[in-house]
Amino acid sequence: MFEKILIANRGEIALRIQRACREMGIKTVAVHSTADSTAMNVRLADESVCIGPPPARGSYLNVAAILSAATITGADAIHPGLGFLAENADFAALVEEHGFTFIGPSAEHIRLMGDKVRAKDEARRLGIPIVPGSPTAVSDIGAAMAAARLVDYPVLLKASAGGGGRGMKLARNEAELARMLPLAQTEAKAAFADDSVYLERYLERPRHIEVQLLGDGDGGVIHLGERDCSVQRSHQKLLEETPSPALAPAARQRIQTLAVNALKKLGYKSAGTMEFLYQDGEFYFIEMNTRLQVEHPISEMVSGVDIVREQIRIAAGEALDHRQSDISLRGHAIECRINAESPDNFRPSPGRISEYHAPGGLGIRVDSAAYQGYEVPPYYDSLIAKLVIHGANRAECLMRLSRALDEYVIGGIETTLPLHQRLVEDAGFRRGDYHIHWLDEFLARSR
Ligand code: MV4
Repeated sequence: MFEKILIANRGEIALRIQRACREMGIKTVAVHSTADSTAMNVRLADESVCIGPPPARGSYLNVAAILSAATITGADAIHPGLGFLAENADFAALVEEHGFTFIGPSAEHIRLMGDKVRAKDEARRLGIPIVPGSPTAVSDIGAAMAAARLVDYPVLLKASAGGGGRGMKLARNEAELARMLPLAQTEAKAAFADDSVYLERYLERPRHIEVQLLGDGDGGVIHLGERDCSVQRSHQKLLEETPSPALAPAARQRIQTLAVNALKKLGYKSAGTMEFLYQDGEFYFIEMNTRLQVEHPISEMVSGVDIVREQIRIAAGEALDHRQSDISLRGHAIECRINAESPDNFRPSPGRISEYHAPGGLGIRVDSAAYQGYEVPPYYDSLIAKLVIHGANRAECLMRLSRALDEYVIGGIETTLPLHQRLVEDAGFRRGDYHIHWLDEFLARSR
């Protein structure tokens, strides 16, 4: 097992990883920007290294500084966390070339899944249902129109190097497609330095359902159930839950088996997530994330499996600590993302947290690096806490969630706590009756 792990991240996720290391008796190195020197993950780490100024380019994306920090502190392995360098195949390869272990999948698997056209092709080969679309990138309007005719309108143009929704363009007919193709290509070029785009049949009101997976690289693969991440706006998730209120047992079983078998054939090593759109009883693969995800705690709450510990064990060459038959998915879990932003217009609200009191009690977990007196810096993602609730069933989970939201005090800055309170009271949400555009409609209604 590793003796010392460098955590190349910040905030709540850096602290989450550090907690797993502590429990495993592994020493930790925190790296931080000059804006994060008073952060809780830095204070609690065994060692810390300042790696540069606040803009991520200078610090959390500064590969040379991170590798130097690993060298001078004598770390054995680097955990990238999520965001920043977590899905950068070149970084994963460089970490290994410098003699450290990258805690994550192989650089080849990261690269494969980072190319959305190749990822879809691989999924199809592995027997996973995909959204009907162009089998390759469409470089000119002739190719785009031919592909669109085959799958039928409306169609969605997506960047091959994209993901997360950036640069997508909807076209409801040929005239719109002709107008949108150059726009999509220009945006893809600007955002990802690659102008290739592909096209898919547009699904109007799907849910976003993803399967949490763990592979040991040696054919051992387990799933920890699915997560329903449909409650989102502008591709930012607000709340996730497991199990999905939309799935009947047979559909759930079907997607779990498909995902596990595919990952076995892939020889995938580490934690990963397969993302699907789900509409009218059908699943459509869209992307695979080759990293730990923000919403991983809800899967931990229902499965009892520590996903970060498993990532570390697998990276150290140990076998999975769990067999599928040993895992029972118990009860229901919901995560609310608490952001330092206005609950009305979602504008960031950095500043000093003057009062802080986190909720507690049975079935309540708070993943946060915030504390009273902490200054939320303006440079980063505004996520400051994840409130994670477990209950024997969805009704108990909602009951606890309401109570925990009431109990949570974060003063001095604006947070999304009041929005979550309104959400959990909504009749549609309580019925579990929502899709990926549901939150936009909810927000429009409540204006
Ligand atoms: C789609 C879609 C509808 N039809 N693909 C957005 C993020 C990226 N990962 C895939 N996305 C979508 N792909 C087809 N063929 C709708 C979305 C989408 C979405 C997906 C998941 C969660 C939130 C979303 C919000 C808007 C659009």
